Amino acid sequence: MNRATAALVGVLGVAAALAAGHLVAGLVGPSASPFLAVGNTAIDLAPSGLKDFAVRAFGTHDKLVLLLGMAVVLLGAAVGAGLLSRRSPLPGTVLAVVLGLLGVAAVLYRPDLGQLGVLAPATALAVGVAAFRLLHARAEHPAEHPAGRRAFLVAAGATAAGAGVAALVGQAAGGRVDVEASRRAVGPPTPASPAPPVPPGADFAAEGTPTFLTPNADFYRIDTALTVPRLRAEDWSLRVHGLVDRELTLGYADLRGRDLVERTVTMVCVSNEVGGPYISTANFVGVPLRDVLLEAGVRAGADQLFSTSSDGWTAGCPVDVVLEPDRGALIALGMNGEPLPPEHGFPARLVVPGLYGYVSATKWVVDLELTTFDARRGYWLDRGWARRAPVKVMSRVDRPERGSTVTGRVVAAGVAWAPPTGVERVEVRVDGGPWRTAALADEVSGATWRMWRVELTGLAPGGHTIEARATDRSGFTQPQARVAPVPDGATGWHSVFFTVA
Ligand SMILES: Nc1nc2c(c(=O)[nH]1)N[C@H]1C(S)=C(S)[C@@H](COP(=O)(O)O)O[C@H]1N2
Ligand SMILES: [Mo]
Repeated sequence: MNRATAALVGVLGVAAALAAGHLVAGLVGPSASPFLAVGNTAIDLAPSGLKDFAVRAFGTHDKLVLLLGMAVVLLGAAVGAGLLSRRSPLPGTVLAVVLGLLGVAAVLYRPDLGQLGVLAPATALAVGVAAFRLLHARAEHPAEHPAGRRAFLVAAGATAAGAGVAALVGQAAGGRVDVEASRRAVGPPTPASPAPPVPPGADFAAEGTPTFLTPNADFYRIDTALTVPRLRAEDWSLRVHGLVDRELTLGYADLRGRDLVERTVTMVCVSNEVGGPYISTANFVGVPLRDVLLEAGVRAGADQLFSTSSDGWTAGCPVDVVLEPDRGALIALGMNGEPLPPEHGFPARLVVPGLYGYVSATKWVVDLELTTFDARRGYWLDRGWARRAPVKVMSRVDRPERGSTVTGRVVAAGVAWAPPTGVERVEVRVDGGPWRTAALADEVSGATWRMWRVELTGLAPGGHTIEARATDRSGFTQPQARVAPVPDGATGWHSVFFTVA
């Protein structure tokens, strides 16, 4: 068998396996697709340092990078196994079995898949072995034998076509949970008590800060989900249980039937570096989390609200925080006048002002358990992150941009945040000189970010460094000492180098 044929046999065997698995997954649960299941498991098992790096380096594209990397590795393995199998089909068979078992293990490890999910990688294993051995047998005819050559090409073509069709059918079947139709059907949740309108003076967007409200399409996104969970409002329910007087099971219609409130909230990710982009603000509409917990009756001794998403991700936040009357924690259904977008948690998520998202902001939330911190540990806790995670007071310089050259007036502008109490003051200094107090934009609430601006007069032409620091309502000023995001959020003054022309 020549090398090209051998490589082709390997690649087609793997393609047939993946496609067959994808087809079955379309029927039993899209995330059982072997490729995705292995990817999701890789995310869960990856050392947290690597995950932190991926988020830093690729941001929201981290998952695309993972999928591409897996595809390259797989292609390499398929070609390698094909080449090794030129004399005997054994190496390729072993690869097909090993990949299939990897898929089985990944599916068993997923918390969101029933036992039925194993059918997908099991089918992949069987089809992979069969397709590889069949093609291998056909390819063993010497190339100069025209009939054998033709038979091989027919088999190879049929395998490729069959794999393509199976993958497409699996994709279509998996997409049959029509989230968009469900979002359209439920429509935008209307608040009985709307948030006060955001005043026009709440941002300095004209000077380079973000707009006060972040459009949904631009809202930062962080999660461990390789594919966005596809839930329909009509199938969804939220169970409230554990250390409660009465268990509750709330359907989407139950929640929509209540008096909904709207709150303007800034969300921040703990992975945000000093000066980083993982912060956004939206009008969230939902049911006060406190009301639901009081309805269930929180028993003495419950110190953790442990929430679980449909894909098995978990977070735990302090019960005393979510029960604070002024905290404004929500079971959110809507975001900026729309039902939650699928990637931000449709049909429902938690939002807790003043806590980093990894301990509080569970998307696609399906389960709330009142428990203790000793009894259960959220997803990121076993990966080195802290149990208590209040958002740290922070400021960011958006203008001048790093490395830019400014001509004419020099206006510095940026954002600061200190939820839930709010920003009292922002100061900037240039080249380590005296601090100048910045003008603050109109305050919306302590739960949201606050924009600042200051004109920098008297700067000589040449390079300069600007630093900013914020002070919260308790009078605490953000410390200069640089601390990395792990374990409970970065600290340090954001500094930006720019040039005056
Ligand atoms: N189900 C689920 N919810 C989740 C996460 C996740 O990985 N899975 N990530 C959390 C983290 S770390 C943050 S910062 C926020 C981000 O919410 P966003 O993507 O809507 O901005 O969601 C939180 N909720
Ligand atoms: Mo986060």
